Amino acid sequence: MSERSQSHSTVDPPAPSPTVVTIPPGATYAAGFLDRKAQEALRDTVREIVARAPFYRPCMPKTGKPFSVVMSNCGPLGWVSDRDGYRYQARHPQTGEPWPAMPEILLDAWRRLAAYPHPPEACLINFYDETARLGLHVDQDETDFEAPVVSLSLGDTAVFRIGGDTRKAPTRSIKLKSGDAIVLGGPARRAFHGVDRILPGSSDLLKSGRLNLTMRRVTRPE
Ligand code: MD3
Ligand code: FE
Repeated sequence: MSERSQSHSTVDPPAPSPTVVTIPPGATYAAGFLDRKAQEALRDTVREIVARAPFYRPCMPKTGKPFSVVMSNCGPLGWVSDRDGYRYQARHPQTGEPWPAMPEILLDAWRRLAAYPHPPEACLINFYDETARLGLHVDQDETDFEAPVVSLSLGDTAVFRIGGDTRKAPTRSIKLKSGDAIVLGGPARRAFHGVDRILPGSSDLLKSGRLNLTMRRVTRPE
């Protein structure tokens, strides 16, 4: 993740377009982190996971308003939302089965990106059809805020929005393309963020739509 040396930079030519940018503080965007072969391998792994832990449609606590995004998980814990609230739990809300194990391909991405010495406990798998979106929110159902969240995108491009620590803080939008990774650590871990929309037909990795995988540490390590 280090930039090229700046120590003798006075005669350097203009920097090439960086593939890694850090904005806002703590958010690192790694465009093209997964090449096509790795994207296909991860897509196929997600198919195996959701064959055992099918996508379900979460709903808002209290109101029961359904999400437009459908979700599943892998790893020891999974994030779920229903009328009773948001929480992490060890079993699928509909099948009652434990979530499938975190595959090596995800553990490897975490090791390469997270700079955190403990493995992720949950990977939330979001599927967006062409009309799905995710309103501005903060991820705060975890107790370990020292650990970053690592996100991988597959399929159609998302217009992702990230702001600051209040709903009013200025936001910027980033197009998350198939194979892109984004790591949210430090102050960015508590930033408001969401998905404004999906750009239909922007990738041929999936028949249609977008998958997003977010690896998280939920509990504080011993
Ligand atoms: C910034 N997912 O699952 S991934 C979510 O594209 C979520 O599906 C979006 O927001 C998606 O909660 C965004 C990037 C992301 C994930 C977690 C974050 C950005 C984040 C946590 C804190 C700040
Ligand atoms: Fe989020």
